[in-house]
Amino acid sequence: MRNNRLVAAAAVVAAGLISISGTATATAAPAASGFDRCADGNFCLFEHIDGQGRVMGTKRAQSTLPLDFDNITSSIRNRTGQKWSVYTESGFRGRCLTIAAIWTGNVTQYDMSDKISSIRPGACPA
Ligand SMILES: [Ca+2]
Repeated sequence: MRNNRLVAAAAVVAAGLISISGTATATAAPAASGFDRCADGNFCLFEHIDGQGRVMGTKRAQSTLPLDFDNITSSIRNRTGQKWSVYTESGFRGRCLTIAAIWTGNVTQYDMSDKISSIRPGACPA
């Protein structure tokens, strides 16, 4: 039973690949750009303002951001439906900024650009 399901799943994947390659030349959808690269349910950090540059999405707290995302965030999109807090130091320390449950924008206006080092769900500590 389990094997049959696996085979069926593999067939679906194979069919999908064929379909994509068969239509790529004529009707390739434009790749998502800017803030649209943030998948539903994710909290996304962008390297530059207006959702430009590199992007990193997560659904979990990051006590330490990956090295290539430490101190580079200039804009954020929150698609998690809950407040998040971003901090200027690792381990949820330093200056904190609460990001609204659904929010898209630049953190330059809050003097937080290129300073964020940890992030987690929930508002800043009172
Ligand atoms: Ca930046």
